[in-house]
Amino acid sequence: MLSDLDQIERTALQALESIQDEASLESWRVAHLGRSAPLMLVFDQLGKLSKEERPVIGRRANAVKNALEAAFSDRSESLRQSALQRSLQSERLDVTLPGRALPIGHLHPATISVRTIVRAFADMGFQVYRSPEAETDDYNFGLLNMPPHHPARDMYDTFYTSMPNVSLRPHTSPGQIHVMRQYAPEPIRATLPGVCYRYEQINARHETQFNQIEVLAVGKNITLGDLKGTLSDLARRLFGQEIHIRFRASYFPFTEPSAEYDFECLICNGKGCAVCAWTGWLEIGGCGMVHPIVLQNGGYDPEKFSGFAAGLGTERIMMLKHRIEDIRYFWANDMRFLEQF
Ligand code: FA5
Repeated sequence: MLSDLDQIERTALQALESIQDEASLESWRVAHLGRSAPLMLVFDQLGKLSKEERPVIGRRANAVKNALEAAFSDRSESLRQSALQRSLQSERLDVTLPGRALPIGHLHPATISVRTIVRAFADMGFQVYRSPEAETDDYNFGLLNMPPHHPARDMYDTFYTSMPNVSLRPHTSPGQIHVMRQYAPEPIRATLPGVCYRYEQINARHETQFNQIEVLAVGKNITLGDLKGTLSDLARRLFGQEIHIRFRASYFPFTEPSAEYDFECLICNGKGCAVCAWTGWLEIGGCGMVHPIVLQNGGYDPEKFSGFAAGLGTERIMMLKHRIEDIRYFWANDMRFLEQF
């Protein structure tokens, strides 16, 4: 029986050597360590053996069982390891793959327009200043020569805030007072860009939110000729020599004399369209010589100083440059529009 056990051990270990997968290993376990395995039959027969033989055969059978169980668990572990290696090889993560490119944004067309115009003025010696988007009634109107109930206030349909006396600025002109009060009596050449808000009837050239650039020059002997020269030069810097512009007499309480500054409508080439209200011209801004009362409110002696000012609508300039047929595109957040700039 001892030699049977030797044979059982040899056969089982030999069979184990050729096993390459989990399923065959399980069949091996059933065949060599399961209830009907030859080794188990030896255990079954132990009771029939003589007193002398039983411990000898029993010890040997236990040793074979231990050896087979150890070999089984070694094989099982080595199969597990090689399966792991295989999956590491075949499913390897290539961390060197480039990531997905994130789309990089760019400046909003309204910002591009403001910056282009501010840069053109900077080339003419104008420095950039910022002024608040919410102002008191005094700055929005009073100090600009529009006391309460002045009829010219009707030109600015204002958004009021929940703070008494504070409204969103309907134009950038309040910035004139801020910059004058900061620098008087020094001469000034300034631009003040920013967003303005008006409770406006929206159409192809009017929005409730739009950018203006305020232009202000204060000094000695500044004339209407300087105003016309500067704004004519701006038009040529932005659109080249060919652009047609015109100045129309107008009225603003904070300038005297006052004018509107129009560009030929490049969307319809002067033929007439919804943007230019079928006139062939697009109003770009208001302008004029700073009113003596405003100079005084800014801290300048109007007997000694004069100045010119203008307020330009920058989306309208961008519309002419890129033939944009409706100002509502600017704030509609349609990527098909925004991605073109
Ligand atoms: C003014 O706002 C004056 N403060 C301009 C000024 C400044 C005159 C300094 C004299 C001296 P006006 O309301 O016309 O003026 O607006 C000026 C420009 O802003 C317009 O010509 C237009 O280009 C632009 N603008 C005005 N309202 C709107 C609007 N609702 N949507 C888009 N652009 C507008």
